Amino acid sequence: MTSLSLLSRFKGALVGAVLGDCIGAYFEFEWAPSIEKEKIVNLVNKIEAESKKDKKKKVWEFTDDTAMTRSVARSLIAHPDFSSVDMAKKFTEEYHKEPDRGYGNAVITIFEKLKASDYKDIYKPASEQFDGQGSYGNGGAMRISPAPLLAQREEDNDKITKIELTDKITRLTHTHRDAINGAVMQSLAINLALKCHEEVDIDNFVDTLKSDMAKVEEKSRSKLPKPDTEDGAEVEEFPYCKVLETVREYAKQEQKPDMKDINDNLGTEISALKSVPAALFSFLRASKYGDDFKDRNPFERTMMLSISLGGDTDTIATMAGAIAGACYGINVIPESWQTCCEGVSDAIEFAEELHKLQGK
Ligand code: F2R
Ligand code: MG
Ligand code: MG
Repeated sequence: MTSLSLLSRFKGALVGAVLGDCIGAYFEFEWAPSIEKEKIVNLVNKIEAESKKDKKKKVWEFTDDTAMTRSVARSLIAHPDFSSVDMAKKFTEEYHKEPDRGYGNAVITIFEKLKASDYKDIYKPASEQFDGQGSYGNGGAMRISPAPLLAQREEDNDKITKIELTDKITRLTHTHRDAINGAVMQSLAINLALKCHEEVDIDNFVDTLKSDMAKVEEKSRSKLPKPDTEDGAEVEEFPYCKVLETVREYAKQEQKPDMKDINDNLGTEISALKSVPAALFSFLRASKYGDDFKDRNPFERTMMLSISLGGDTDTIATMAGAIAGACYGINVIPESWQTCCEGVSDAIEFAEELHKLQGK
C-alpha cells in the first residue's frame, strides 16, 4: 500500500462514495436493525453477474447522497477557494432538475427558499430549519468527500482548511451542532485514510481522530447553540469523542460484534450522530476482520459490512466507501461494481480535477 498514488486514493474515495450510495440504496430503511449476510452476498453476486452481460446492463442508480456530492465536487473544482453562492446554486439547480433522488424531507425547504430569495442570504434558510435548531441530518457528512481531497493541499499552503471548508459547506443546509461536527469527523477520517500506509492501525486512527474531535467539540461549546433534548436531559458536550471509544471497542474485539449492539450503541439512523460512527466502524472493522465476508478484500468488506448494518444504508455505505476508497485506492475496487453503478465515470473525472488542484 505504501506506493499508492494520491490520485489513486482520490479516485478510490469518490468512486467508493458513489458505489456505497448506489448499492446501499437498495436497502435504505428496509431491513433495520440489520440485514442478513445472504441478502448482501446475493445483491453483490447479482451486480457481478449483471456486469458480465453484454447488453442491457441494469444500472444501480445514485440518490441524493451522490447528487449533492457531485455539486460539491463541481463547485470546488470551479471555485477552489470556495463560493457559497455557487455551491448553493448547484445544490438547488441539481435538486430542481432531478427532485426524485430521495432527498431528506426538510432540506427541500432550503432549496425552495434559496431559489425564491435569488440566493441573497445564503446561510439564512438553513439556520431557520426546525425552529432555529437546524437539521441534525447526515446530509452534510454524506456529501463531504470532495472537500478533504481538495483541502489535502492545505498542508503545503495556507489555504482554507478542511475543517473550515467542511463547516462552510455543511452550514448551507445544516446548522445543528451534531450535523456540522459529524461532517467534520467524516472529513477528518477521509483525510487520515489518505495517509494510511501499511496495515490500518485502529488505535492510532481513533486516537488521532479523537484528539482532533476534542478540539472541534470544545470549540462548539462556545460557538454553537446547545441542541434541545426531547426530555430536557443534559446534553452530551463531547458526543463524537465519546462514541469514538465505542467504535474502537467494536472494531477491535475478537468476536464479531452483535448487530443489535451496533444499532443500539452507534446507531444507523438518518441523524449524523447516529450514522457517521457506523461508517467509521465499518471501515476500521473490515480493515482487520473478515467476519461474514472473509473471501472479500478490505474495500469490499467495508461496503458489505456497512450495508449489512441496516437503517440508513445508502448514506452509511457512501461514507464508509469514501473512507475505504481513500485508504485502499481505486485498484482494489471491483470493475464489475463500477460498471453497474451510475455516476462512476464522473467521479473519476472529479478526482482527476481535484488532484490537478494540489499544489495550486
Ligand atoms: N431521505 C432519505 N431517505 C428517505 C427517508 C425515509 C425515512 N423513513 C425517514 O425520513 O426517516 N434519504 C436521504 O436523507 C438523508 C439525508 O438527509 P438530510 O440531507 O440531512 O435532510 P434533512 O431533511 O435535513 O434531515 C433528514 C430528516 O431528519 C430529521 N431531522 C433533522 N433534523 C431534525 C431536527 N432538528 N429535529 C427533528 N427532526 C430532524 C427530519 O425527519 C428530516 O426530514 C440521507 O439518508 C439521504 O440518503
Ligand atoms: Mg440517499
Ligand atoms: Mg440515506
